[in-house]
Amino acid sequence: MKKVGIVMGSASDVPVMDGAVEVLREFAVPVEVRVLSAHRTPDDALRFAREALDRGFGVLVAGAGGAAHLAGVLAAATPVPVVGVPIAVGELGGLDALLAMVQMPSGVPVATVGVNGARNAGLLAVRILALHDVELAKALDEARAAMATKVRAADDEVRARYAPAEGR
Ligand code: RP5
Repeated sequence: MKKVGIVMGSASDVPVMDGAVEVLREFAVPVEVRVLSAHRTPDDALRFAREALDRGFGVLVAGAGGAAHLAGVLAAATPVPVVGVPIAVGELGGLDALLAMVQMPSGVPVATVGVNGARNAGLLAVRILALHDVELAKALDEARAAMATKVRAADDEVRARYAPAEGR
């Protein structure tokens, strides 16, 4: 199975990015987790991106906050799809990172999830890998069915709670 690279700009991003690691572990997808900074260790980040395809990565998930250039820099240096996770740090609450990631120039896409949306980034990586992996596709279908079952149970409970009393 292809690996997923979980890359973040700082160790301070770990509590958020752990959401992506967790979901990939739930699906038994192999991960490599790294701290690589577009600004503080640019050579290391570029080397990682340039080697990603040959090293068996199918998706890279990149999280950063503030002037968040990591996902874009990785995407510039690899054909492997990059999912960006804008992280809420500092005065602007993640809007800075969101805009930095989502407003990529034409030709260099980053699939950006919501602010702190690491779990969805992990799920998007699973969906991408599942296109070429029958077992993973089956596990994804089962997880989606389980999610639907939970929502239907909540629907039943809420409908019962607000159902008009008999005779009214
Ligand atoms: C970004 O700056 C990192 O991704 C992190 O979200 C933010 C703050 O980093 P630290 O100052 O905590 O290392 O590059």
